[in-house]
Amino acid sequence: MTTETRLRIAMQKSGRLSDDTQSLLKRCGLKLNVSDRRLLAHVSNMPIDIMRVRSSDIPGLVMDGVCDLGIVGDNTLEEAALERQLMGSKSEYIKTSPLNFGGCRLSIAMPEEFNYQGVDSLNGLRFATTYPQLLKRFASQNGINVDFCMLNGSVEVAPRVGLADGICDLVSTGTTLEANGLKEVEIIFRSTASLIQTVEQLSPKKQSILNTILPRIQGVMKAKE
Ligand code: PRT
Repeated sequence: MTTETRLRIAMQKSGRLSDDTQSLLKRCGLKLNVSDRRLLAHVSNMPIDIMRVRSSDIPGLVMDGVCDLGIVGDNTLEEAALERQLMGSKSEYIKTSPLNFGGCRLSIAMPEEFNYQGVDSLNGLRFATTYPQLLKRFASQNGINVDFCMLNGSVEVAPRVGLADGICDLVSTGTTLEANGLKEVEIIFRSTASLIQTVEQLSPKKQSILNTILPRIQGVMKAKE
């Protein structure tokens, strides 16, 4: 059982999910003083601390029980869970609530001139991606072999510079693909942000804080629908 009395929530420090996460917490009545340099922000009116980190660090912090809760994209979560299973590290978490922001899809995209005739046309090709585990799972579920190279940004440029045949990356509007001469051929994972929770049992004090804020989070989500 976790012992501290302040509930610790991990959120993205800066990026696409940080504004929506911060506004969700504020709308739930949490008084947050988030300044750029403070990585651990105290909520002044409730026993809650907010840990501000890279998105990619959030799943591990929750799976290892360092943070009680986290707000992160399902894409990052699923990739981390697969990666940690492979490494034999803790990979369990509770999906406490889906959140209705951060919507996107993880897709395979190929140069516009590529003659796509179904998943088999991707067999033996090389993809630039930040999500190798999700790509490998898709390949194995579809009976094809793929190679990959890891890129943490600017993935869309890889085919044009000869680094890869195609890409496996997040898409929301499709504008970036189009601007880089790519077409989406397969959606392999659909994602939104989620509130996740450690599988470790919370202390009664922390559980009671969670019982207070969870209905508020769900209420804010419902109001946004
Ligand atoms: O840096 P950090 O570790 O914190 O995480 P990150 O690099 O994943 O940060 P960030 O801020 O780029 O993304 C945070 C999360 O936002 C992602 O993990 C997704 O859950 C979610 N999200 C939603 C997106 C997008 N939409 C999205 N469109 N993340 C990235 N993109 C990128 C995509 O990679 C591509 O380069 O936007 C571009 C495509 O956008 P469109 O609109 O042109 O299709």
